[in-house]
Amino acid sequence: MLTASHRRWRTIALLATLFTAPAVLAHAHLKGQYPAADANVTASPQALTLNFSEGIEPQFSGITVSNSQQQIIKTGAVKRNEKDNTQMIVPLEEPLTPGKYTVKWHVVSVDGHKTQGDYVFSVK
Ligand SMILES: [Cu+2]
Repeated sequence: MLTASHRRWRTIALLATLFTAPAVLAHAHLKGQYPAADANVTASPQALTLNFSEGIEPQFSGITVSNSQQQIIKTGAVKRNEKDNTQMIVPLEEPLTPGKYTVKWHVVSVDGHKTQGDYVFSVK
């Protein structure tokens, strides 16, 4: 379902892509994540996982998760999948209550370049 806010979000995302694309083409792009962008999951995940197009440096990478009241959700230390250096894993310290969450991410890829972005998902 394409709600108005959803559509507005896509427009913002598209504009952000247009403005930042030349600088980030060779760097770590977010390829996928769990929970997925715009997903509405039935239960709180224990961790968020983000998959990038390049290996990332976990000590210089992170996310901020906030709820619809702009309150920051506590997250644990950023980990990198031991078998896949393109996957970032961020544990949640407490279960997420139903609502909409914004994830702002920033990474430094193994080539030393910085990228950032954001997406939203909901918990039923
Ligand atoms: Cu790069």
